[in-house]
Amino acid sequence: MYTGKPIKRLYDDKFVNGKSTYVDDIQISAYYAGFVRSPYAHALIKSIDVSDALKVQGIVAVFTAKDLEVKEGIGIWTTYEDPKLWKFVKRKPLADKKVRYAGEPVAIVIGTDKYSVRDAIDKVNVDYERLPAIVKMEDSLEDKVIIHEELKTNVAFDQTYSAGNLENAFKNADKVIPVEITNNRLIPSPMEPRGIIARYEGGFLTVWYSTQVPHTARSEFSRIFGIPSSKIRVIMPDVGGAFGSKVNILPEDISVIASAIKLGRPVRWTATRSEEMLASEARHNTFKGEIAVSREGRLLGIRGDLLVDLGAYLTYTAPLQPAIIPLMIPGPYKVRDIHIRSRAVYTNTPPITMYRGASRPEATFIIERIMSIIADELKLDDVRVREVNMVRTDEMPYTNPFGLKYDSGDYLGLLREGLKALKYYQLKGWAEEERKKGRKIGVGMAFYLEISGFGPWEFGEVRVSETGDVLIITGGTPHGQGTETAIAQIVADTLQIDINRVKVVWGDTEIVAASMGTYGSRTASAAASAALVAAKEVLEKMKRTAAKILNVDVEEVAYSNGEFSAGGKKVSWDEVAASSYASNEPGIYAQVTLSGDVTFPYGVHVAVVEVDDYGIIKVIDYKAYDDIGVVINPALAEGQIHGGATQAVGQATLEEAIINDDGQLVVTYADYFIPTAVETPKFESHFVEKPHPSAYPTGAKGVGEAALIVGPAVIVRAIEDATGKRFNKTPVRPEDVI
Ligand code: MCN
Repeated sequence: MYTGKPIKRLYDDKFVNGKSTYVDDIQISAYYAGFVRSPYAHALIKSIDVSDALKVQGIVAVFTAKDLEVKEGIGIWTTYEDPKLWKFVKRKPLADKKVRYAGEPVAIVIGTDKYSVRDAIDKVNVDYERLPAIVKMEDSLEDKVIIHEELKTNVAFDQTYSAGNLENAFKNADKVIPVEITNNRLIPSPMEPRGIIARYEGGFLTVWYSTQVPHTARSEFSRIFGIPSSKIRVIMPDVGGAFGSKVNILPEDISVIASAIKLGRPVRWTATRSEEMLASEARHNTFKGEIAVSREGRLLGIRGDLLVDLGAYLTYTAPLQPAIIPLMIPGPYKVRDIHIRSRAVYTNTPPITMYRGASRPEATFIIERIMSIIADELKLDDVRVREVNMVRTDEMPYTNPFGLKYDSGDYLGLLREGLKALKYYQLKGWAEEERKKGRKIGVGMAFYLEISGFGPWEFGEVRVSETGDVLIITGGTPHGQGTETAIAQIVADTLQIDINRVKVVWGDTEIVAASMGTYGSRTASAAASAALVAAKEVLEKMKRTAAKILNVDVEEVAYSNGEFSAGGKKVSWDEVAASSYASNEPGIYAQVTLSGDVTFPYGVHVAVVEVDDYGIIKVIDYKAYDDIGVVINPALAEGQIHGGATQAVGQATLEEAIINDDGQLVVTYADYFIPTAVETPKFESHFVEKPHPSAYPTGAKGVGEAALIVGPAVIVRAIEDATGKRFNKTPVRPEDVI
């Protein structure tokens, strides 16, 4: 059995040996592209003069908005495409007549080498007339300056999520507490920046693309360019991380494809680090309101306003946030009376995309801060407050006030066991003693309920070759998680063959029949399950061929470890495979598209921090106790906790995409601090599986986002314990703690 074991990742040699192939490594004769970007956050484009740029040796073309024709602009995630809910314009490849954020692409420069392109970018003369920039969400609400004139307002989304009897809740409250909680603007920062190569030949478009969603990209390209998707191939080479940001389709990508079509020659672009910082900013929202609580710490009601920053344009993935954050704010707690007005506004800042957890970290930070605020205000214990409010096991399945059905969960049981296993109370006691000696040590905890495995379906194909080796073609699109190894484990177990005889491929629209992709911690549940079901079908087919060889009825055939047997006769897996190919019905394979519901992982995490005399916050320990269903590969799952928790250290103590009053992003990677090995804590990770109705046959729930969903709340609580101060926004900086 491979499932449940920490099997080493199957395809890491190339990464370790520098032999991987990212988009930028692909050898193809192509022109290089680069972008002229707006220096202003809000301005009219009076004129663009490209003549000097065209004189630079090696420059082939400079295109502006008028040159690049697309049938339609970039849309939004189809699930959210409701014109009644959203006010937006489909974004065109280049800014036309007006720029709406500093860094917005205004022209694409194309040349035979990237150095000439870089030189020519500076020679494109754009005459701007500056307009007042709206940088703060609150200012945008006033609509004094409108960012998209045709929409007549900056408010793109305005919905109220209301349930229960709020008046009663506040009337019966022993205490009403005001709250204001902010999730800061972040930059996902994958190691590989964005990259694309587009080739258009003979009416066929081929795109090599650093993406998480090749099939979705193909549909979008088809819609945007009016080319049938049968004539588009999207290939996802090795992808060096994405963290949700590469679900998004950028105007730069569309400009590159449009240029390749226009020129009839392949065009390539790899974002620089600074371009990547502008391309994928994420989060940034504030919840402001009040909560009603009882003397025992019961949360009776929540009312308030959620304000979400969209940046200058509605991106493909941004609609999730204002729509999902309110639904997830109740979390694992029984609060029934809630009224949240959720608004999303345009600002003259880089557009917001999706980042690990997309909306669940925000909701978790809000509700976990609320739990800690209740504890502080009523002088109760953090754990006690959560215990009082948690949904009980006998209330499962539980439908939250907004209709979200939690299928299962033993929140209270996990909380108690988890804190014991993580030695929370011992650590609390130790920290108190250390503080008496003068050290600023703190211990914090927080709980989370996540929704993962967004679907609704995924694809899997299993083929057996004439030698008996197995090819898995998965709709999952792993880009760092190692989920391909987990999928191989599941299939090798189902077929009872050596895992080294299994190969997993993904990410090419002409190889994979269908795919939704990897995001929302769904691959171990959805994609691995589709492969599992396909493997079972393949085994049945192998049994049928074995029955013919053995001259028995298929029901008589037993299979164990590479051998089919019936009535004392035997035939091996390899012989059956070979025989199938020698017959008139060659080939044993199965294709499966599997639908399933979302899953609800949950857990409790604990952090230990120390603050020094200069206010530098060091997260010393980060400990996790999670129910993620069946753990397919504990090493991979643990790796996800480590990665997510490291990003949580960044969000809680270091990272912020700071934009000044002029709308300029004023950080680079010199001062947008991503945690390095030095800032990374010591990890401890436990997995526990509580009974749950498996939404998918693997029985796995997602773990890919868990630690970044809960981590910021855990670490902030630990900093509060260390310093005695209160923080309702991140990052907590040295100047905040001393
Ligand atoms: N796993 C497991 N048992 C489970 C659940 C998961 O063994 N019960 C393992 C899986 O085999 C896989 C990993 O844990 O190796 C994550 O699986 P899953 O939770 O299904 O998540 P996905 O594979 O769908 O990955 C998506 C998730 C998301 S949404 C973001 S964002 C993210 C993340 O993964 N981005 C990442 N982790 C990342 N890791 C890397 N290195 N790079 C990114 O861009």
